[in-house]
Amino acid sequence: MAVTSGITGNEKLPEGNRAGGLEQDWAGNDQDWWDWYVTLAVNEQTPTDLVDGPGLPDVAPASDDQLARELAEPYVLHAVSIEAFGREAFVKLPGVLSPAVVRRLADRLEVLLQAEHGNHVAGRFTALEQMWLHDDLMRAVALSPRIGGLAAGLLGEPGVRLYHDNALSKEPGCGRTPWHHDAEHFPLQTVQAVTAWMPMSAIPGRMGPLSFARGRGVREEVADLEFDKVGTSYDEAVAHRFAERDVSVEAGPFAVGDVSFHSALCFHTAGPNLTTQPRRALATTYFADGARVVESPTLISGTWRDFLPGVQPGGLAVSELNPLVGRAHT
Ligand SMILES: O=C(O)CCC(=O)C(=O)O
Ligand SMILES: [Fe+2]
Repeated sequence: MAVTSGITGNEKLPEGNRAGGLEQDWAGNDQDWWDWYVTLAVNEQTPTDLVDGPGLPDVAPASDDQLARELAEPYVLHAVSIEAFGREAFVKLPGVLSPAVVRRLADRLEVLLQAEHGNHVAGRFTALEQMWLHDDLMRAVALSPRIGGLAAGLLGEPGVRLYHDNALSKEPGCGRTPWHHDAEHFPLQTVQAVTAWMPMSAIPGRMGPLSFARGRGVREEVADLEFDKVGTSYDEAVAHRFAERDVSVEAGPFAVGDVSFHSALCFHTAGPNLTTQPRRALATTYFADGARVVESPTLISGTWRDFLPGVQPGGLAVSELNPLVGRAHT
């Protein structure tokens, strides 16, 4: 089966966003945004056979109590992890979630994705956001003192607020995620924002694990490259620049329970999913309490008004959908 390719970003842009530059509100929904966004990634055209995925963790799913207890309990964050995050702009932590909790969440996610999108569409990047508003298990994740505490601890912030939750399902045969950093996605006047990327199974290399360029300063290496809203030239140019400048990339697999935290400054990508199993992760973003919205959000900011209802450009990033979640425990 061939990796999805050949659709241009312009066909996937909502009508309202085809003309003009980046300084405009996104005119579609979150799924439309992802359908467009993955067209901006370079993909090899060669057909590739899909191999079996690792399956879901082969354990009994956690009970409600077990899940609530685990997500409430602080995770011991070592100084070496905080330093690594400060230096490299991301860190991968082992054993943040037990296999039983991952299994329970993966089972629930399957139900939620089915309800929203129906059967999987091969090759698609299927998204679902703001699950915490109507699902108890997803609320336990988004408002988790463990995950929020890690976010606050890594950022060195006394408190962080929820920006949004997300489910990111790369269906079998879906191509790469384009190189990007999230500071341009989050319309915030701070780079003190971090995303916890929580795989819902092991993610071997062929399944498209999230991959990170090492270094807080990497953004400056590519600051002169122009974003391309209809083609793959930006993704290509970033990859080329990183190769040229020997920027090291961490593209290793995730074991069950590993969770990565990437800063808004971190450049990241993900490979295609060359397995028959959807590559699924929950991705929850937190930002420093006190942050303000930028004066001019762009279409790369996607459906930000859904995540900060009632907040105007320039305003304090606080609404009923942005509870204070994490407090640093270290
Ligand atoms: O899951 C992916 O492939 C991309 C996720 C991502 O870019 C993010 O969580 O910031
Ligand atoms: Fe991202």
